[in-house]
Amino acid sequence: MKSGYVAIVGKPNTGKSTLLNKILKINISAVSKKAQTTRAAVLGIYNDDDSQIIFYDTPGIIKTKNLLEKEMMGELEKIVQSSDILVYIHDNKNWMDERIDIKFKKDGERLVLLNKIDLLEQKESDEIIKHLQEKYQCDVIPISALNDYNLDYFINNLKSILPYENFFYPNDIISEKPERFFVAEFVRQIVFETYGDEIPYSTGIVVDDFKERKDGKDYIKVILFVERESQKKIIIGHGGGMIKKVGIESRRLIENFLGKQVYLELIVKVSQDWKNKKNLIERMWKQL
Ligand SMILES: Nc1nc2c(ncn2[C@@H]2O[C@H](COP(=O)(O)OP(=O)(O)OP(=O)(O)O)[C@@H](O)[C@H]2O)c(=O)[nH]1
Ligand SMILES: [Mg+2]
Repeated sequence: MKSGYVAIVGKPNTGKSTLLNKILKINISAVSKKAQTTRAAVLGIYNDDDSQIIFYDTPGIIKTKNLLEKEMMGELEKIVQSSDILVYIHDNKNWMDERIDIKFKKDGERLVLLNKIDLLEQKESDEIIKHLQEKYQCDVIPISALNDYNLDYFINNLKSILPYENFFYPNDIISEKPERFFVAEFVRQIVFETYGDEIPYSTGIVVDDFKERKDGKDYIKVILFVERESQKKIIIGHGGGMIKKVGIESRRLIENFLGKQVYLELIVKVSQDWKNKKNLIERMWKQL
């Protein structure tokens, strides 16, 4: 029996959340083709007969411009320091620019992954792997998170270096985040998928109400905060068409995850500087 805490760390868009979802065989972490999809870290627990791996999917490493991003990188730093094993993940694009900031490094066990190997020719991947091996002074495991390529090998490598002999969690739970957290993440994922380049980064999600009802569907009220009136107009769309679409698609993800039907209400509010408002950021973070 072995277990331990593992942080998945890397630049935005390298496939950290995809990797976690594939390992757990459930979509608990928001994925999109845009960078900076993950804001708050997602804990996901992998269990098998003789091991328990507690993963942290973290936000991609960025330079911080506002309080929201400072919180993101602050949480990442804490997770790095409290994890037993760090998994550094690179993809085909950012491998040259892999200045993983000094505070996101520490001594101890680590594994290095090159993801999206499906997009690379053999010659290219050999070159990148050689470069990363020299940089990290350790083996580099090529994977494709999307295609589930080499993930067993990666898990086996992790298992061989897990430090503890006791499980931290019961072996039938997959995360410890509240349901509200996942509701907010699903809505955010749909916002990322639905709108162009501006809206996803200007929108913050708060689950304002979540009432379980014995007779009838659960009621969930979600507020989408944006920075300007013009963004509110875009989110809502002509005749409310866009927000309706976001509602339908989010509800599908939420119902699938919760395993029951819900009534989802979406409200858009303008809060000019929400990315610097501590109380709002805390609500978004914890979704309590
Ligand atoms: N071709 C290919 N695409 C991948 C692979 N893994 C992830 N992707 C894609 O890469 C994009 C980003 O994936 P995410 O999992 O959201 O990346 P992330 O590292 O969590 O990104 P942030 O949360 O923004 O830091 C998505 O479009 C994924 O489908 C892979 O192995 N191959
Ligand atoms: Mg992510």
